[in-house]
Amino acid sequence: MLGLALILLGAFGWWFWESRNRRTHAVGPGYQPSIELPHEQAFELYHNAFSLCSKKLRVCMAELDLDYESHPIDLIETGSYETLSRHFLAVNPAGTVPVLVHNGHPVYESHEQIRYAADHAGEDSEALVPEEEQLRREMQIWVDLASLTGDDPLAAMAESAGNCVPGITLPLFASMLKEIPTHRILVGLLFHRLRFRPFLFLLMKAAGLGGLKRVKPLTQAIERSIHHMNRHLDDLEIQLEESKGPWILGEFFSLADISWVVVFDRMREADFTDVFLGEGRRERVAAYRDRLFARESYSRGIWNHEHPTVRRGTERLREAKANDPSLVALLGGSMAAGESSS
Ligand SMILES: N[C@@H](CCC(=O)N[C@@H](CS)C(=O)NCC(=O)O)C(=O)O
Repeated sequence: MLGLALILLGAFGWWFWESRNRRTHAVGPGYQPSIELPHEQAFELYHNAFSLCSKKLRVCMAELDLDYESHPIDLIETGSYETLSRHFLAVNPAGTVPVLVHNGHPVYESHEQIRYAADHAGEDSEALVPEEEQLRREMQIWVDLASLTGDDPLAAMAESAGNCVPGITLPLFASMLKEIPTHRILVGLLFHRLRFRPFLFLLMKAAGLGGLKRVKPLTQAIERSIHHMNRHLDDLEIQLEESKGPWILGEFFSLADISWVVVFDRMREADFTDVFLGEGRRERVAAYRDRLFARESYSRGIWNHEHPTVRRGTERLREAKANDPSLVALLGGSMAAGESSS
């Protein structure tokens, strides 16, 4: 009895001590001149292979041909909550990637980071922001439409395709979490600023791919994300028709295109491409995606960083769908496509 009490007391003491040393809080967007971090290079990047926003920043750095010191940081999906480690919380107390560091000062929020990088890249880099004010405004609308925003993107899916991404990724999360031990997810319950995120991961870990369809909040989130993603892609199809392509702003390749390539990459990883672009649906968007994937920046920023846990997660997801028609039905299939073409 005394032994148990001592163990509990020790565990509480550890948690109390660690919580004081792993304080998390929301951070403001953009460049932070008042924060100074140790650095070796002008540009440094804290990022994760799988993270949507990290991919966006890496593609942007590749388009700008900017060198950077790379600091890979694990997310729970790729192994552990390194985002909640003391060393990473010193870089970003919000506990999220990516973080761009310029001359020792962090820049927060990926849509701010790509703009910052484009504005500070120097004259040898490609211009990714148009000079004309009207085009800049248009670019920003499409950057925002692909951005992942706020603490709870699932509650704001109508606002952007980026906010639909976590919803369409739920099955892939469930598949990837098969490789992650439960105790690592529990670290999130102890220290995460937003406890509902690790809670959701625990739920997915417990349900597994096979049990996903029995967890109503998850199936509803998937259905809503498919519905809203269809709307955003319909808007993109119209934009590409009006701009006459090949890019969102027409001839000018911009930060807007960089923001969208990662949405298409997540569709690929989460095995959703056919649902949204298969069988001749949205021909302009499909051709646009192919053009984005053919750029060197896609290989440099995304493909070269492929993570084995993600690759195996996608394979398991495909296998599960091949053996379970009800999973295919849950994940959109013909219903989502028919809805969008009406
Ligand atoms: N709005 C932020 C989103 C950052 C974000 O949520 N990043 C995810 C990966 S894409 C993350 O670090 N999640 C860790 C967690 O929530 O535990 C941005 O655009 O940079």
